[in-house]
Amino acid sequence: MDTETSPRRTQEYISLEERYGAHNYHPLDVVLTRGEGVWVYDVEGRRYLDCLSAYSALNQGHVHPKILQAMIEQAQKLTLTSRAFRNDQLPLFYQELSELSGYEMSLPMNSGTEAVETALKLARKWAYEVKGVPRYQAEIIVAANNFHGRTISIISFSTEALYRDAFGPFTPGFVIVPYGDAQAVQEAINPQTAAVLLEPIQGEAGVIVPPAGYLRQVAEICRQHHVLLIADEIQTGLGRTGRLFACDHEGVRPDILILGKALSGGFYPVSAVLADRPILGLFRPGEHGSTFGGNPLAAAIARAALRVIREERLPERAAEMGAYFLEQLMEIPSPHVKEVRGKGLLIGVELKPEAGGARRFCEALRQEGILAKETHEHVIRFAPPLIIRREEIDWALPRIRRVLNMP
Ligand code: IF1
Repeated sequence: MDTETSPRRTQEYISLEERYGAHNYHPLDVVLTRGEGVWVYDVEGRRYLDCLSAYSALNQGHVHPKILQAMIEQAQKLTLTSRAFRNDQLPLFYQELSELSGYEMSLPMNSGTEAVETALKLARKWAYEVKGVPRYQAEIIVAANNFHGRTISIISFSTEALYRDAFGPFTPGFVIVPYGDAQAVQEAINPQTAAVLLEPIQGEAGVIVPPAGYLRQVAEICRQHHVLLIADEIQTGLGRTGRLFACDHEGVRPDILILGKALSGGFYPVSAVLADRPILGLFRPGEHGSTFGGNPLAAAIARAALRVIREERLPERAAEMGAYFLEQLMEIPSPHVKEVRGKGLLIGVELKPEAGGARRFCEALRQEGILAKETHEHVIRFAPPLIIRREEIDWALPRIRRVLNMP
């Protein structure tokens, strides 16, 4: 028998993964092999509604045909030049991203984490060269329960022991304040403060929507004190919350905007830091870079991914379908639910502490044909692709209702 091509069953894949792979994850035991739109299929041929969307990287849905086409065409022509040479896709990506976002410039990277690191370096450089902070005294204010990535500098200001505690020594220069409290930001600012880094909605913390006016107040405080506002919209950006950027809900235009995830529609790691020329123009040749960042394949994919967001009006769809989904979830009677909250299609269902944790509900949802992931112990996150239709939400609702009423 040809073991290379014979279909393997779920358990076989799981044992291989457990045996040969590092155990830095605890995934649901479903082995996916194909995706199309809002649906994914496992190796046993079972179909599931994807309510995670790879943490919002799949806003455009799985294997979007237009992004696929762009990827295939570019992959046949030119994939990587490095930035030692120019390519004919990156300039068009820059231009289209600028036209869509309203920022004058951008800097492409790969993972979200790298883009956050890039923004932190940029803010420090701005502090020394523009604001006049004495060298190496710059401080960056961040929020408790943040999630910005996994590098040593970024986990240095994580408040989650699991992400941080085994990995010191840590990078200095960060000040942590409570999330949702603009006064606390104000009080943490001093002459060395370079920037405030925030998620407009905290995803990993359990879909925490800050009080109305929070972002606007923080933006105003930053402006008054000559401090940069950096918004990490890696998860909330590109339509997820019902506007192109979650900051748009409050009319806030951060000084630095960080994008990732859906910037490629899930085909490829593409991230970017966006800002106007007085800030992003500070980087000089050699100060920062990446072998793959800005490569022509990434640029072509990202151009197509942005085009889909525009053409299919994904922010508007997220607003409409999100309002419906949220309202319907709120109406489900359940002994276990403490709160349903969210914006657009970023929705969290928080369970009561006595419900026994969100994980078992995610396992039960899987049995019902819905893939969702717990975040922090007690929250089930529902974040389907933004192309989801009302019929698909209506298909999911009775199943979610059954699960939220299990013993
Ligand atoms: C994992 C969480 C979500 C992010 C924000 C930066 C990054 C992320 C706001 C880094 C990444 C992912 C990473 C993923 C799980 C996931 C996650 F639960 F861990 F926190 F989405 F909520 N800023 N979030 O959400 O981007 O380098 O990963 O491209 O397994 O770590 P990345």
